[in-house]
Amino acid sequence: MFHKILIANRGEIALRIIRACKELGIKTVAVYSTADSNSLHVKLADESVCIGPPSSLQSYLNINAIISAAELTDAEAIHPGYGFLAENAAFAEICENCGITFIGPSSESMRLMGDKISARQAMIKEKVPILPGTEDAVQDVNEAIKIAKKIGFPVIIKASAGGGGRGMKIVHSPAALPNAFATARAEAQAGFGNPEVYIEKYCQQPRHVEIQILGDKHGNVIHLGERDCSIQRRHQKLIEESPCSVLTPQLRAEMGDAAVRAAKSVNYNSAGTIEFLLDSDDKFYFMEMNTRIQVEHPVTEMVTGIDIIREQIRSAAGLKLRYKQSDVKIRGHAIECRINAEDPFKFTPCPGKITSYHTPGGLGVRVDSFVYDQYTVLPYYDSLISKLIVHADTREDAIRRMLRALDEYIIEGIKTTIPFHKRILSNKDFIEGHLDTGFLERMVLE
Ligand code: MV4
Repeated sequence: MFHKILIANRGEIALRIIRACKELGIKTVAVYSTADSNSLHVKLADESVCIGPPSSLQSYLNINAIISAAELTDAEAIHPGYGFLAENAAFAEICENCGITFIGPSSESMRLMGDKISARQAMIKEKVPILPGTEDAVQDVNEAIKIAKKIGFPVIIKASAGGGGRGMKIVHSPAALPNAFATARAEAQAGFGNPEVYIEKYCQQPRHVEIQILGDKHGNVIHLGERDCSIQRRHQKLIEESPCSVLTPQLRAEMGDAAVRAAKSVNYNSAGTIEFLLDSDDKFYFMEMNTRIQVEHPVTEMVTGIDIIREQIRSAAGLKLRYKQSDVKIRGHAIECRINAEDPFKFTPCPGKITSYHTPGGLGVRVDSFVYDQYTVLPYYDSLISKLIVHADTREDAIRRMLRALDEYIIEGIKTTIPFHKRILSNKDFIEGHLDTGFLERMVLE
């Protein structure tokens, strides 16, 4: 096992990783920007190294500074958390070449899944269901029109180097295709430095259901069930839950099996997530793989009792998974609300000083956060300040528990999304489990 790990991140996920390290008896090194010198991740780590000015580009994305900090402190491994360098295959490769263990998949697995066309090809080979569409990059408009007519409108054009909803164009008619195709390619080139796009049948108002995967360096891969992440706004998830209320044990086993095959196809050996779309006929389709730990991993931890970060660190150290698929049992229901420092109905960032702070508690309530009374939320970084997670026996009980916990949560001095969450959790369709990715847009219209 590692003796010392450097955490190349900040905020709640840096704390989450430090906590897992402490329980494993591993020393921790925090890195921080000058703006973060008062941050809890700096206080809770055993050592800390300043890596640059406030701007992320010059600090948390500064590969040279981070590698130097690891060498200076003799850290054997780097945990990237999520965001920043977590899905940067070049960074993973630099770590590999410097003899530092990157706590995540190999740079090769990351590259294969990071390129959405090669990921789709891997799924075709493994017979993981995908939506009808192209096998290779679409080179010109005529080819695009031919394919779209064959699969039928609406279609969606996606950037091969995109992901997470970036670089997509929905097209409803042949007339709209030439323009959409040219724009998609130009935007892909400008945004990702790669103009390649592919085309899929567009699935209307699906659920976003993702499967948590755990792999090790001995070829073992298991899944930890699913999360329903359909409550999103502009590809930012706001509420996640596990289990998904419409999955039968059989469908869960089928999706889990497909996800394990997907991960095995790229020799995946860490924690990761396979994203699927689930349509109204309960058909599921592979979308993409996230090759990192995700913000919403706690809901899976609550229903399985498995510490995903601990398992991810153990796998990176070369240890075998401690769980077989048959050891994984889903118990009860968990929900996570992302609390952002934002105007709750306009979603504009709202940094500033927290003048009063009180966290909820009690049975089945978990708060993963890094803020405290009198803390100043900084304008330079993500607006996520806290994740409120509840666990209860049933979905209905979990909703009631979340509403109770949201009522207890006091954050003064800045605006947060707490009032927004109270409204969703009181919404009839949400309570009845009628969720899909169009939920929020419809709710605003009401
Ligand atoms: C789709 C889709 C429907 N059909 N692909 C968005 C994020 C990325 N992981 C894949 N995404 C989607 N891909 C096909 N063929 C729907 C989504 C999607 C979505 C689209 C528009 C608005 C909100 C959305 C939320 C989740 C997924």
